[in-house]
Amino acid sequence: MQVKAGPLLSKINYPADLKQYSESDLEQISQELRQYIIDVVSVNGGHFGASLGVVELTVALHYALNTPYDKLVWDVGHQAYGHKILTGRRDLFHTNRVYGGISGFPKISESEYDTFGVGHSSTSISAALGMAVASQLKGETDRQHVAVIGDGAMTAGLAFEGLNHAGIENSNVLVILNDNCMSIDPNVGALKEYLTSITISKSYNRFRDDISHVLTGLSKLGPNAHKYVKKIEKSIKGTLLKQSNLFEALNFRYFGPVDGHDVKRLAQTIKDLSAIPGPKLLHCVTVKGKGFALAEKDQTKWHAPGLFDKITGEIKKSIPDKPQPPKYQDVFGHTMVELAEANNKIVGITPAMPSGSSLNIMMKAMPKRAFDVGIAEQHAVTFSAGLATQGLVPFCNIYSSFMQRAYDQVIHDVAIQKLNVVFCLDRAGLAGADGATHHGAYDIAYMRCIPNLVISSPMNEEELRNLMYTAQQENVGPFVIRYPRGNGVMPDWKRPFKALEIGKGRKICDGEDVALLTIGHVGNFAVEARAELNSEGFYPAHYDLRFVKPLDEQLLHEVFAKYKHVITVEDGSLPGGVGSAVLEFMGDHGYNANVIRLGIPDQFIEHGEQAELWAECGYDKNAIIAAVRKVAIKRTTDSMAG
Ligand SMILES: Cc1ncc(C[n+]2csc(CCOP(=O)(O)OP(=O)(O)O)c2C)c(N)n1
Repeated sequence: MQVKAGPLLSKINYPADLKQYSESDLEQISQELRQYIIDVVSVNGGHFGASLGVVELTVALHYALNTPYDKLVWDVGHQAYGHKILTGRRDLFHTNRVYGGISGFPKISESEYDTFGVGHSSTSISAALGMAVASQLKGETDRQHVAVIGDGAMTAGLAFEGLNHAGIENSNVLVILNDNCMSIDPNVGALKEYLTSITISKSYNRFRDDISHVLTGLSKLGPNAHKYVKKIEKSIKGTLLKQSNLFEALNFRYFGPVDGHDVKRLAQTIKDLSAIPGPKLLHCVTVKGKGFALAEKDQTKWHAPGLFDKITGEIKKSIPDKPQPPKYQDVFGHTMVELAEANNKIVGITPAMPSGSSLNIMMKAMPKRAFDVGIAEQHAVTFSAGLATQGLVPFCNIYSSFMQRAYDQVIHDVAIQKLNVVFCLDRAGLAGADGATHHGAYDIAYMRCIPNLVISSPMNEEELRNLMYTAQQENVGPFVIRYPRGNGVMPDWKRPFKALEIGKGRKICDGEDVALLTIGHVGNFAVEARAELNSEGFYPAHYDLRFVKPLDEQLLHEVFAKYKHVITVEDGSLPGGVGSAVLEFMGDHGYNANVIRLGIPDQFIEHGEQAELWAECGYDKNAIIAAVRKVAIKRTTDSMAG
């Protein structure tokens, strides 16, 4: 649905159009931009609060900088809707995150204004620094390089690695710290407390303002005075601010805190800062969800609320007429509490995803035994390893694609030492509208080659519970459980726990000609496909592997001895995936069957509804039906009986 933009915004196609307006128009433009985001996101979905919070900053940046010559890098990119609208994509914005439409994150291939592809957090400082050093080497010393990073994203080690390096490169980097005290959930950690303390510290701010006033006054006295001013500033800040300001201590010139909703002042400040060479940090205080009262009030809920009524604020939820299966993440959350009540060694860990993983259920029930460690996947894994050395059983829940960050920690800190850490990989498989950066496509491939790991995937809610139950038993060693985004298949899911035999799959049904080997939730696609195929006279067998590692070799011997055609189905990358493991088994044991592998092909899959993407990749119900039809013999009921 096309939404009409306000009178000023509708004339802005690119930043050059924005620059035609006078400073006094910037407030109205910000208002119109905010309204446009509300209008479109309410009917289209997507991230919400973060973009509303940076409306003024976005307008000010494109007004003050010379983009795309100047490089503007958004961290995570979920807050860049305003940027997209001001940089040529206003009329496409209604296709945001839709299959075939524009991406919900900045993307180099989409626009020259998107300087760096994002989705995962905390990359902006390193990327902007790389651009700045490149400009320096090319002699383009007038170019500005700006990283906009949230206080949540600033909690990651990668952000500090970038700051640490930028502090010694004398290149033109401006880090804008968008401090709204929120990650998706309230931000956590000592850094957050530090930022709050410098924001509210009256004496620090008075002292800083006094220095700025004196210096600005002096610098008006001419070029020589300017030199002096720089000297004085350096020495005052060097001696006093350095002691009290973390960023100054890292050789950044710290400015702020400033009101991130005062668009005129922001534009002026950004222009002024462009004249100062070297690494600088502007601490900008904003309100997540600014301008939409409910989003300001419940910032976690409005991070990505789904569709809503923009007048009443009512979030639209379809009301089903019969009980629905739960989300896998909620089964994880509730099961954690049940297991932890019975086993006091269990603790829960999430890197900044309490709501997204549903670990918040345990955090509420047992606050001392569940930890949000900030956007810090590497730390989450090694912290879990440390806990495990002391006999605890950490359940470390990380989205599959974010786990890519912590690969060495999984190998070096957990697997080599055979520590009892349970990794619950949520959003495994195609994740949907967040697109290529967020699909959990690679975990099977990148985990399967690591010795000592058990890797499993539940086909339904009951299996997830049983795998979690199995994983927390004594001395099981490192244990991975991967499950997808979205709902399972069992409305009545709370069944008693049963320990599963590690490395054992299960036969779901016998058949003729062809065997379907599935792993995880996609097994349900095979169940549906089989029902339809049976009515057409095709009778594939179906096995649920349950474990990627160790593979159930007994089951595979049975399959290869009995069936000429084997179809593997997985919600993961074909290169290195379960199908590959089955091929390896076949080669190692001298079998010779026709193996067809269905899964994610060797390319990055864009955004869309999960069902659209499963179909695109060719492993949904219809694709399984088509694959079976190609190789199986059509039988009548009589020939089956014979
Ligand atoms: C590596 C990684 N881990 C987790 C996430 C999930 N995530 C997306 S936005 C976000 C919060 C970011 O907070 P902040 O940087 O303060 O931005 P805000 O939403 O407050 O504007 C998180 C945890 C991610 N995108 N990347």
